Amino acid sequence: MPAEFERHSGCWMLWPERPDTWRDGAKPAQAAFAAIAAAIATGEAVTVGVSGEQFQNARARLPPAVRVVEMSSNDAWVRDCGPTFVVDAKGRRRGVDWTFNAWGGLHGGLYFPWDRDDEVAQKILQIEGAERYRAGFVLEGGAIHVDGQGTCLTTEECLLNPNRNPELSRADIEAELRRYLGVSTVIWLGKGVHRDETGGHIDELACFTGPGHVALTWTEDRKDPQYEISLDALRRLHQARDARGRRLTVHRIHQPGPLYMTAAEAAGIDARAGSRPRRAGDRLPASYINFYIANQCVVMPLYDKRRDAAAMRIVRRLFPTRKVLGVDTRDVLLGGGNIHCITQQVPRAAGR
Ligand code: KQY
Repeated sequence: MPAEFERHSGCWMLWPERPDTWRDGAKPAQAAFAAIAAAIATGEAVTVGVSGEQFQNARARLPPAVRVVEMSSNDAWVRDCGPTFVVDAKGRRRGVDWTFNAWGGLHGGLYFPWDRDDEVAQKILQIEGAERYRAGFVLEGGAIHVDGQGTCLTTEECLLNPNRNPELSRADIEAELRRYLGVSTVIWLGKGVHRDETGGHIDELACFTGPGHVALTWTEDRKDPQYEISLDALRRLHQARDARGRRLTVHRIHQPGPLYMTAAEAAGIDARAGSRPRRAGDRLPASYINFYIANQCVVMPLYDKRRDAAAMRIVRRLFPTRKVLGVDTRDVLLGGGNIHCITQQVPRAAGR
């Protein structure tokens, strides 16, 4: 699996519409998704999958350069239900179609049903003309990060959760990651971001920003439950060696907030049996780590005037050849994720 910071031929997104995830009929989320698609489209081809009902609306709201295709799904988290692209030694691109169970199936999953989401990877691979490996292994793309040089970063909280692959041991799971991603080293962090509803995805907590470099969400507030989580991650990262035997340099980015859902925001989200309820005062899993590394730019979430500028300065320093474009993504955060969770890169293949 190439690293996200390697060259892409494109990026996939899905269009938000379900009213039990997105407040106010998904209009504010649609505006945020459109701004994110426009930022990424400055340097790579963007395709957005959308239901038949929303096709004309999405087409009207997205920039003309963005390709819009009809594709049904249960929600809009393509990082997790879309394919993970891999490239072989000859530069041929294929896709892994992981089994998707809505972040935990009937034991902690976020909605039911998820059958349309589980077909998204197959549909994207058909459109991309890429061969598909259907993995009988439950995994979401947000649960893994790779450096493209044989190292995978993940969390115990998510991958060892019995609501994903209860029959597999840690060693079995590492073997599956090696088999599908072509990695040789798995670095396990402990818990994901406090109140992350996916069960501890790595893509809110930490990511590779280059070979041997990892960005980590951080807080200086010892009373915040995030403090122990980030400190444990920092210690593990300092002890780790990557697939090439290097020590990792860790770049700490102070988290925003803490941020909480307001009463007006919670009131704008439909209640639905089987879906996670949203309540005023819920702490939001906000982190600056959930950015998308595009060819020409890094598109990063902004949500807190007290912290945004400092976070952007660090991200600019980590990606000196790219522009850093900030987008106000509070409305994506209200759905439980952010920019990385709603994007999926297609790495460049030989000759394309
Ligand atoms: O963290 C992610 N990769 C996805 C977040 C999904 C939240 C669903 N409500």
